[in-house]
Order: sequence, then structure tokens, then C-alpha cells
Amino acid sequence: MRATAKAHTNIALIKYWGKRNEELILPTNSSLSVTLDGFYTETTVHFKEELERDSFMLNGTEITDVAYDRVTNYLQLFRTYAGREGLFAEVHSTNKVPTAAGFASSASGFAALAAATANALQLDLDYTALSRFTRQGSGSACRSIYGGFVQWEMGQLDDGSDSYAIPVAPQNHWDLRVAAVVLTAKEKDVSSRVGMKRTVDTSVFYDGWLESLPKDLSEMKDGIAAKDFEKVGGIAEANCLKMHATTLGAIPPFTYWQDTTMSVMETVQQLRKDGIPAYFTIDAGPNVKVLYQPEDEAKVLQQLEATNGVTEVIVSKVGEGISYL
Ligand code: 2P0
Repeated sequence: MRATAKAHTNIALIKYWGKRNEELILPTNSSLSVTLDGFYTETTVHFKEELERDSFMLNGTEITDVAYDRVTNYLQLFRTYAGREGLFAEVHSTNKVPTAAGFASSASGFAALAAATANALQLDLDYTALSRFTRQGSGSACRSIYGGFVQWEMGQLDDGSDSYAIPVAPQNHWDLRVAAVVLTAKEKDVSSRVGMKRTVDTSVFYDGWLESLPKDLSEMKDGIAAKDFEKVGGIAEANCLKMHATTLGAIPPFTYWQDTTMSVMETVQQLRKDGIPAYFTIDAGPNVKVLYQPEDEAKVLQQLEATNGVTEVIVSKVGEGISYL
């Protein structure tokens, strides 16, 4: 009753931004991401008959706060499914996701936890079922079950059974690079969960965002199939800007951008003016991720590293899906 799994984080090219059901984590739109090889979580789950409660160690430290509650509540889903109420586990996670890089470690974290838990309980789940379970830990995590380019199908059903990830193109389809640009920026004060809820509930721009998504998604998939870098980068950047625009229309309004965020955006725009195709995307925080092609790496990194407020640039290639260790 012990298993270890590894999962990589992902970056959305078409963003998930809003839930229609908060408990089941059902989104208001389908999203699409690329799995990254640079950032991952390894998790061991060990169920033992003699335990009286779950325990959670993260990077060697015992966790007892809300993060523990989230893990133990999540394990409960599997216990109920397996008919193993009262069977508790020791969970050991190691995060190779520098928090400073502004990646949601919840994506790789819940994907690795789901995979390890299902294996430890010897549940014979296919990737669709595993992705459905993963989604209930953290939405974006369901995309990390697969490597390469991955869509999270929003689904229509109230019970969430048709809301899961589907592979769009495998890891070896296309050799893209994503630079995570680490900034001298303050921690965000609106979490993604709070931010997306406030936006759904109050933003006057939210309907426009939703209306624009089917076209973005279908053109993005065409661009990926054709390996059309400028198309994919252009749609990803515009989609990110629209998502962030919705936060300015919320009540009270908020933004994840800081001055250093905008400096990096300007650097990327200047790279394009200089003939180098590079595009940015930003999640629920100040850090920026930059998409580029391998042949432009030296110039892109040089310009990013020279930008005011940039402390580090971490490069990822397209990553693989979950694996068992
Ligand atoms: C995404 N983000 O598609 C979007 C873009 C942030 C901006 O998914 O509440 O940690 O656990 O489902 O997945 C971040 O939110 O939120 C996120 P929950 P999650 O990657």
C-alpha cells in the first residue's frame, strides 16, 4: 500500500479562470496548457493500518496548517471511492518548483498525489479517471497527468464526470522553450482561488472573456498541430492579457501585475520588434513566462536577464506526464 509518483507542472496557453462549481472544481471554460520539464513534484503515499490520522511532509517539514487539511480532505475522496474509510497514510512530497518562480506547485503537487494515492490503493484508474480525481484537488493539476500539450475539457454535466484532461499533442511533437522569469516582486495578496471567484462574481468584463474563448481554443489547437509558433504565441499572449483584463473590471478591482512584470512584457515586445518571435504569458501572480524557439535562446535569455527587476531566468522544455518511481 505504498507508491511514489512524479508529476510536472504546466503553464496554460489558454487560461482557466473561473469555476461553475467550487466544490467539484468545475470550470467555466476549457483550457489548454503545455507541461514543463523544469518543475516537478515527487510524492510517496504510504497507507498503513496502524495509523490514526494522515500525515504530510513537504520538503522534509511536517505540515499541519491548511495545506494539511487540503491533503487529508483530498485523500478522503480516494478512501471513499475505494471503500477504505479509516485507512490513513503518510504522505511525503518533494517540490522541485521554486516558489519564487511563481508556478502553482499545486498543479504538479495534486497530480503526483493523485497518481501515488491511486497506485498505493491499487485502484485501477485510467488516465481519464485519474485526471478527474486530480481536478478535484486543484483544477490546473488535471492537465499535468499528460505530457506535451493538454486540454482540460470543461464538460457540461453537473457531477463533473465529463470534465477532465485530454492529450492534444505529445511531448516530442514540438521542441518549444518556456523561460520562467523570476522577479524582485512582492508575494501576491489575492490568491488565484479568491481572484477567480471575485472575477466570476463581479467583473463586468467576464462575459466578454468567456465569449472569446472557443475561438481562441480552436485556433490554438490548429496552431499547435501546424507548429505555427507565431500563431500559438500570439494567441497565448492575447489570451493572457484578456484574462488579466477581467481582474480590472472586478469589484474591488485588482491586478497581479507589478512594475517589474510590465518591464518584462516590454522586453518581450522589443524582442519581437527586433525580429525574434517571443511571447509572454502570466498567471495569477507577478512573474512572467516567455515562450520562444530553441534557436533564439541566447538572445532571449540575454535580453530577459538584462531587464530591470529580473533576478533569475529558469528554462524549461516541454515535459512528460506522470510517472511512477
Ligand atoms: C491556469 N490558473 O489555467 C490558470 C491561469 C491561474 C491563471 O489554474 O482553485 O491553482 O485549485 O482550481 O488551478 C491557478 O488556479 O486553482 C490556475 P484551483 P488553480 O493555469
